[in-house]
Amino acid sequence: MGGLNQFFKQTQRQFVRDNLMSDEFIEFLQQNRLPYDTLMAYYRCAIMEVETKFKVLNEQFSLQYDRNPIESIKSRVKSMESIVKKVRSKDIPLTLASLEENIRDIAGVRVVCSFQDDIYMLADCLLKQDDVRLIEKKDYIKNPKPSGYRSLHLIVEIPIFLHNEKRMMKVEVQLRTIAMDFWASLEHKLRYKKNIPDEEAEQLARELVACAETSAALDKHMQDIRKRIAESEEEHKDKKDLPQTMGTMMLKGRLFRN
Ligand code: 0O2
Repeated sequence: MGGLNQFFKQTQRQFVRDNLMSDEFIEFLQQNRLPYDTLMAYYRCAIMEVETKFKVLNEQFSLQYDRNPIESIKSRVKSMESIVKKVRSKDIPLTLASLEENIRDIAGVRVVCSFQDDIYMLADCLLKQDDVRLIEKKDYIKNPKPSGYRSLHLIVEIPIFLHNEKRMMKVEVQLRTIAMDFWASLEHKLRYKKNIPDEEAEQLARELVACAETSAALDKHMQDIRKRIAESEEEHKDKKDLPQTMGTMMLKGRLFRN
């Protein structure tokens, strides 16, 4: 066990040496510290823009239809460590221009909804806006990943307005239901746990696939119940209105006149 821990510590140190302390990366930081921080600030601005767009939509739905399609919004700028990992895995040049071009989820906005229909409705509303350009759409709800992962991913480009320029920024928007979010956070834990024996990890992954199917069925059922509530409400609203209409008509002397 001690030997295994030693091995993991060594691997960790090696990773830091290879990735974060490589001559290449230190040189990159020295040359680009301020431009790097500036670029990350632009990504934070882009996140604010996208968040505001979703908050405006939520507000409008709340006023007009008395319901909030969005449960929560969580945003993040990718950490430097994750950016470096992605540079290595994609084998792309370590320049700011290359980061902007090739890593499209440096700015990430996650929108969590109660119902699956609202995901598509919000995505449509966002993409209809004339300052939003869709770069790529990945529908892992219609086509879940083999892990069981479900979400709708949009890579969009939006403008941010600086004091002397307009700059187009890429943002990854992940739209999912509460159930999809609950599943993804548990699966994410398993993905990043290093000390679980392979066999156990495989068993847990299989159980998570089953959980993903259960959660998809739950989403569908909840969606269906909401639809039936709305239909029933509509139907009974008409009936409730009927006596009122009759009363109004009687008052106006239109009923039973002949
Ligand atoms: P983090 O820490 O979540 O930011 P690309 O980004 O396009 O180069 P890829 O793999 O094609 O790479 O992107 P994809 O599949 O559209 O998904 C990227 C993000 O979706 C991941 O970000 C996760 O947030 C989420 N995701 C995708 N698949 C899974 C999955 O099986 N389980 C979980 N829990 N999340 C998933 P990152 O970059 O992994 O990191």
